[in-house]
Amino acid sequence: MQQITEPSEIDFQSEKYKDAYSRINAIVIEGEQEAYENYIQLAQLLPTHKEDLIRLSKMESRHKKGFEACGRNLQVEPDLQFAKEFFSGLHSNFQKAAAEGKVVTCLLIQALIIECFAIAAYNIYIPVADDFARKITEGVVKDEYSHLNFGEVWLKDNFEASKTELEEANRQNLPLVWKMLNQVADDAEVLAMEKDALVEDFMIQYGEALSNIGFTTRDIMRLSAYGLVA
Ligand code: Y39
Ligand code: FE
Ligand code: FE
Repeated sequence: MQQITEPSEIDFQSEKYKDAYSRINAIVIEGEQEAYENYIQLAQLLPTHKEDLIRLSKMESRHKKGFEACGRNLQVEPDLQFAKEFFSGLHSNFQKAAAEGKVVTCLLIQALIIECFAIAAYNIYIPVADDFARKITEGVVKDEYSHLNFGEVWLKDNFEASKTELEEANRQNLPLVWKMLNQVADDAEVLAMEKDALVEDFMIQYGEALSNIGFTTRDIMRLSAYGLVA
């Protein structure tokens, strides 16, 4: 049975909440910063979509500012060192792919995996957020759907040529997401975000994305469970 924590039961000023928030807020701030940098790099890799991608990068830097304000509002100091570590696996895979000009891998990492992770996290956070953070996050999650859509449309238009690279990039990067989810599960729980709900929402977003790109249901089952252990 699902346990629903009412926002009225959450003490946003407790030391326990603020300690967990110092890591989750930092993850989100660092994630938005990396997303900003990733879209700038994607703009260089896809010059015909430069304008769109620069526009997306600017949205990410606005998101970062919004989440910094959420931390300040709760008088929480984000643990940015922790957050850099948290993203290091996906970060180095993206950098390596970008250096090799592997645009399909870069799109899978940022526009599919990271965006689906963000959408899942923000959807689960909104009902249990403080009033200030909820308003910010509601605005942000709308943007994240448009980022995911950019990746879906490009990969759909280039599906046959991208398929093999997508499979390989999925195999290398999806296990990192499950590892990251496990790492953050205890802190998320303190914020009343259930791990099962995060996994479920991620699976739904990612599965829908793969379907929109052109994968069959059978492919999606195989791809989206890759590296899922718990
Ligand atoms: O595209 C984006 O804006 C994504 C960078 C932001 C990533 C946010 C990562 C959210 C994970 C939080 C985990 C909390 C349970
Ligand atoms: Fe964002
Ligand atoms: Fe985004």
